[in-house]
Amino acid sequence: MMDEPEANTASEAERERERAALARQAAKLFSGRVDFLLSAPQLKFLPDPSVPEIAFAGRSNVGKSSLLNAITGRKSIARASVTPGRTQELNIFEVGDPTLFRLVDMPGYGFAKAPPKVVENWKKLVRTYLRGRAVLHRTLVLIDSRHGLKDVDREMMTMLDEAAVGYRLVLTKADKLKASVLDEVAAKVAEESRKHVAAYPELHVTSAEKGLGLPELRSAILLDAGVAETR
Ligand SMILES: Nc1nc2c(ncn2[C@@H]2O[C@H](COP(=O)(O)OP(=O)(O)O)[C@@H](O)[C@H]2O)c(=O)[nH]1
Ligand SMILES: [Mg+2]
Repeated sequence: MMDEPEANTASEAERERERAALARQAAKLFSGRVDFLLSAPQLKFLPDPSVPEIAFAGRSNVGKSSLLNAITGRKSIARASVTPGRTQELNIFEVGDPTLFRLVDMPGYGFAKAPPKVVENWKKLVRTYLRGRAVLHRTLVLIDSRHGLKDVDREMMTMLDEAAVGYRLVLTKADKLKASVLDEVAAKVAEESRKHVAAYPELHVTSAEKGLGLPELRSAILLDAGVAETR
């Protein structure tokens, strides 16, 4: 009883050290080799499943390319703002030298003007990838802070629940909202995420523009990929 507070303090300090060490490892890794590998319009063009993969999903215009650029500290590794709906491919990036894991930029969904055939192809490609890719360790589902969860996001989350692929919800463009409004959106999204079995309990709040939440997200990616040197 007597030494409980002390033990807690010690383990909290230890956890903080581990967090800091992981953040340093992540910063170092992402400032090192990050290369575009290929675009896969069909699953047969995917590389050998030799390393863990972390997928990025979200509605068109959610800020996916910007976040990928910001995480990797590259200005245009994932070309930001190509015509919505045009990118119908899985874009694969490799991180580390030698490659420790891959980032998979999934085609944006929910684009209004896409013809049904395009949407159909998108669903097939994404579903098959998410369900069948053994090296897929985690998916990040990006949500625009200004809009919160939309039905297409819920559909994606349900698809991931069914495929038993764990996912993190990542709020983007947090700089566009007042802190109080942002807190409200975050609370709402977090509450709804609890109904989804494969959703991670904690939410990531990010801004590619201001760098908010990026160190934590980089660390999470290392943990998810199973390459973190500390726990
Ligand atoms: N203010 C702000 N704008 C952002 C942020 N991230 C992306 N955007 C803008 O949102 C738009 C869509 O971004 P993009 O990365 O191309 O989205 P994608 O379609 O999901 O790849 C662009 O005009 C970006 O400049 C952010 O963190 N803050
Ligand atoms: Mg994009």
